[in-house]
Amino acid sequence: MPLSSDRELVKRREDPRLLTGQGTYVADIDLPDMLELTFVRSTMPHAMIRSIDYREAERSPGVHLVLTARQLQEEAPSTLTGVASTPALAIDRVRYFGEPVAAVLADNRYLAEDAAELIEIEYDELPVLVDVLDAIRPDAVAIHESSPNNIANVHERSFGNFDALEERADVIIHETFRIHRASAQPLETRCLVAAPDPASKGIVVWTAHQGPHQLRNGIMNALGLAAHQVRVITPDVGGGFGQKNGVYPEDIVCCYLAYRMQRPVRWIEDRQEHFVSASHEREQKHEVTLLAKKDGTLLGIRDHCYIDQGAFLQRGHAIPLRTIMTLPGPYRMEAYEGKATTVFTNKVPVGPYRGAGRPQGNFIMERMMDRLARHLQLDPVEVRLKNLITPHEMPFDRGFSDHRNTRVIYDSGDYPGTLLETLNISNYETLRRTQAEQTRSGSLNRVVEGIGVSCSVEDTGGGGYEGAMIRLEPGGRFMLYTGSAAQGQGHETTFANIAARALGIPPDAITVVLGDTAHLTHGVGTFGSRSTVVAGGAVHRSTLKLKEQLFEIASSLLEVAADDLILTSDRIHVAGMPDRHILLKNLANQHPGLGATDYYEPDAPTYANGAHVCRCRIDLDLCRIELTHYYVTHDCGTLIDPPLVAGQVHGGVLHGLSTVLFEEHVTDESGQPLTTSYKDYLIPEATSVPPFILAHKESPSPLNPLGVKGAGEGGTVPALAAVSAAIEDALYQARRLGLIKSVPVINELPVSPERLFRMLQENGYEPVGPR
Ligand code: MCN
Repeated sequence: MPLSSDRELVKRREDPRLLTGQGTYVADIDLPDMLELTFVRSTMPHAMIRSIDYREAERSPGVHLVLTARQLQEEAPSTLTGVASTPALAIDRVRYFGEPVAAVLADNRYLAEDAAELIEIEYDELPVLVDVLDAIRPDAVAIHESSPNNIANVHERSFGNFDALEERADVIIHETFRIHRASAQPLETRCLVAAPDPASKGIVVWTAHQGPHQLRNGIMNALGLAAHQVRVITPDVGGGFGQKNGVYPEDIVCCYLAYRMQRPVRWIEDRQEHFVSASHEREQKHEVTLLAKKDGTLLGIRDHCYIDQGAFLQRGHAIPLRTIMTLPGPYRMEAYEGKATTVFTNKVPVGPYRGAGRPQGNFIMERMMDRLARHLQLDPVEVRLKNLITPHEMPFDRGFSDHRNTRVIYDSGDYPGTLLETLNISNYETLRRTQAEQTRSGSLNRVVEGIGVSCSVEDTGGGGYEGAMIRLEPGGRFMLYTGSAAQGQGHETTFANIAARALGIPPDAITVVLGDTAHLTHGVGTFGSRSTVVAGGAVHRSTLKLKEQLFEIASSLLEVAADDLILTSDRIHVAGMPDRHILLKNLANQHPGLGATDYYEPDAPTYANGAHVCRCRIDLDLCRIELTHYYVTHDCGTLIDPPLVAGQVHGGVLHGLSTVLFEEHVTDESGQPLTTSYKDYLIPEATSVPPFILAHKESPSPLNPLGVKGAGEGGTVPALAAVSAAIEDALYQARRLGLIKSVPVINELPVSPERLFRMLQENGYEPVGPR
């Protein structure tokens, strides 16, 4: 759809600062007398700690302190020894390779690391569990005494009677799927600077975090301080993608030490630590059954998945539920049964990573739709169009409720229209015709091409409230504060634009301050593609309140009705009479305290949707998969800043395609991680990014004042399925060309060159050797 020019041309106001190296990151913060912290991490995946000898480390030059769980238990408030179920430092037992066991505080990082190497830890090894199905065996060792069967939780969502449908089904398809471990890999690793604050007798913390208030609450609870004694500030942040949420053990230890030593303390995670201690995600096993009629009508889906949670649950609550709630997707069906069993293993704890369980649910559904299409020899688009929920069925009750007992109701959207738009921008019919001709002529010679399609719907804008405060400052400038923090999304630009539209003035007149708990006492955080809906809603509402205040005063001063007044960047004047005005700076000075604060919590999440088409080319001899084109139609309701949404979609797709093609955390059977650097853990390079063609649709949400839905994860959710489908489709072409005996199905990720090589070998492919 055409977009109005002002929205198309919007530029991110944070970019000049960030692109010219003037951003301030936590590692840039250097305070006088600052000490540096390092952690000694477990080299055992599962063991009892027999002894920790740190005498030599304590005597090492520049070392101020070595901290273990034992000391914490003796000297610190009991709240500090554990954050939810995760200990600040391992107590008597370690449960994954990388778990923090001791902390060393020294004059600088080098001295701290040298001393850390002198610490000797003796372990008594315990049996190690790295696979969910092994972990739930009756004879498996319990990783936590409180969960003897290693099951952390079980979530179920269902509607209709699946069993009763079986006899009406012409088609029954069973499949199993395995999705591997991957993680967000933000450019900036985790980091904190904590400093004592003599004024409040508490601490100030600078950190790269998605929820400064969440962290503030965690720290105040752990240290026994009041809210005003803990100030958390998030300066520029180099990406979070879900990983920098919640409270990590290292956060608490760093703040405790700053508080105890009454000196600033800095901890910057290095990349190797990041691999073994910042949260991972994605790893799941699924057993699925699909029921359908022979004309392609979907009857029902049943899925049981096992989610590998790693060693602790603290940050992984949302993921299983998101997977089974997302799975039915944008399709109509009579029955659904989703069950997720979350299982402890001796691996890095799992926490949200862009999509937080949704990409997996979408992957399963979309792959099953492809199976159905193959089974019935229909085009993948045909089965989708037959089953997509239509605009006439909106609002559509999905048949179950979420974790807050809110009914899952798709509020608006034209799902078939979104798919048709993607077919349109990708010239889908022509692509299929060309593919068929190439197959007939056999012209491609061991290079095959495939096309994959996927559709998605995902909840956005949930997670409770968010607040905003806008003030007219002395001098007449608008200052806007929100509790929400940004990690690169462009909140400064977007919130300024939302406020500017409410005031009817250019955004330049508004300064935005984000991520500082000193400004707003309450806040939740940036996750679940919620900020535009929730914080944006609070910005809109508080701005309208301030506008009302301004117009009320101006109306009385200028003796005209408020409806006859116009607000500009520096004044309010009577419509058509610019000289009859009052300057904002005079208003601000004569009426101190002009401003408004509002907290907004939507009644229910709003549902964004999308459709992707991916094209790939596979060189069968080199096992090289190249994504040649990528087409997206994305509908996140009313667009605030289209170029920023485009950036979100591109980045989101990139995370999705890298899950399919590159990234994999590998742990061997003994629990040792094998991928702890970018030599082994592959991430996409600029050359791996396909050209994107993007179309926006706007189905405004009826649930919030701006009509907006979230955009931050919409690129990722359907990308796993679209890329996998394209690869499988290319392999079909190889089969039709007679190059392989049967078609390998993509039920297991990632599709690394090695895995592709094995699949081709198993299917009788004979490489021609070097060309
Ligand atoms: N936007 C818009 N109009 C809409 C919706 C969104 O213009 N209708 C634009 C806005 O510029 C907004 C951005 O899209 O700032 C993202 O909006 P939203 O979907 O509300 O998501 P959040 O701001 O809550 O960000 C969270 C989301 C998530 S969950 C992950 S994970 C993620 C993502 O954002 N992490 C990111 N995108 C990221 N982008 C960067 N650069 N870094 C991360 O860590």
